[in-house]
Amino acid sequence: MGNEQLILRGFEYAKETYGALGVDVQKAVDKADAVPLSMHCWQGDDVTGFDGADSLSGGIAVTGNYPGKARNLQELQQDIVKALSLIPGKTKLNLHACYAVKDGRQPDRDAYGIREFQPWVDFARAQDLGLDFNPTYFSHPMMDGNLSLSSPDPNKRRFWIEHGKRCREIGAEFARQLKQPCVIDYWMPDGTKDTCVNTPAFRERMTASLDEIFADRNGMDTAPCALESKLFGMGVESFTVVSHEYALGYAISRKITACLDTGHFHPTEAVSAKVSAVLGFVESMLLHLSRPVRWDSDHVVALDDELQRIMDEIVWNGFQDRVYLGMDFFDASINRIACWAIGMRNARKALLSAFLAPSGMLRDAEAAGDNTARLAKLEERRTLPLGAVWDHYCLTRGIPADSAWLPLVKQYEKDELSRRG
Ligand code: RNT
Ligand code: ZN
Repeated sequence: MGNEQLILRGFEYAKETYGALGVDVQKAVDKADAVPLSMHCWQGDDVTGFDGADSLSGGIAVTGNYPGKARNLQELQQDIVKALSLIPGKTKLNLHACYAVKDGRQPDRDAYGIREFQPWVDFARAQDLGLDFNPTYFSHPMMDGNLSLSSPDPNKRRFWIEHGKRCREIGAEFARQLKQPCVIDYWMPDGTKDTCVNTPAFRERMTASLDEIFADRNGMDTAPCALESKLFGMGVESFTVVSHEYALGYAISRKITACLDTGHFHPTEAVSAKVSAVLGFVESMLLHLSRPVRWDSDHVVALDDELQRIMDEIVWNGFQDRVYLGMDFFDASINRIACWAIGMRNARKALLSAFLAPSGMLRDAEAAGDNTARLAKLEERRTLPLGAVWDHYCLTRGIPADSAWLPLVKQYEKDELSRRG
């Protein structure tokens, strides 16, 4: 049987499965397809851009030297077209100001206009893409170290304020020409490596600069502006002017868009990362599986990324015999039998998923140095039909499949638990 026939059969199965849950698969697909996803142009050339920078600054860094980086507009656009041929759905392209196309002219960032970006607009139109935009507050001689809009130097501040205004004009023109909104995201690396004493002074200068950039509300409807927060950057470890609290407060008070970058909320420590480290030094270990929410709150174990990572680490590395797995959650706010069922089934499901995953293929790719294939396979694994196998597994074990167990708990609650007073 051909691959397509297999997929068609699989889809029939999925359609019926979702249909039984009251889900119209086709409608869901159409809706998911229509949500715009903005693809950042800077993946293609390691955030280098075309406006003269030879190195990346601002506390961000690109590591690795995989061959094939785009070196000019033509290569970058070609690479984007290739990527788009692999990506379904409504897509936008997110540009940075440093991708200005100067064509021999010499305007600096405080003087960019639509002229520097018209080639991108034409490209976007040809590819049926919307455009989003970002001013570039890094990799430039007018940066004051890692300071831009909060620099104590009024000349530098002036330059960057003008850059911010130019970017609003350019974004508004993107929106006008392409007849769809353009989101303009402001991220500034501003901060200090070591302890800053007069922190309000930096924030007051930042606020005054941003206020000047956003003073004109014209165009905010088609080209909304966002402020992006950050916890810290490399070399900006001790003080960040646009912290999360600052950014949210600013966005709320000025009625602009709040940008939360999922990479900017760092204080996370994952147990999955400790398994092979610990097992390097002890014979065995015990895991109490729980789920912290803000604190050691002992929520019921969910089938989340961390649980899966833990099981993957164990199973893929053959540690099953050295790791004891126990539950340790206690939720008194919902049916306790259901708590056990949910937590235990989830842990078992994660194990099943770990065993079902093509771990041999993943290991081979890694050993061959093909990290591209490793990531691709890891990501595709997330959507393999685990549920179909799980339900069959339950069936063969005489255990209710998903959705069949809860009515039994409800019945038990009625017959037994509710009588306990
Ligand atoms: C940096 C911010 C910012 C940049 C891009 C290139 O921490 O996330 O969004 O990554 O502007
Ligand atoms: Zn970001």
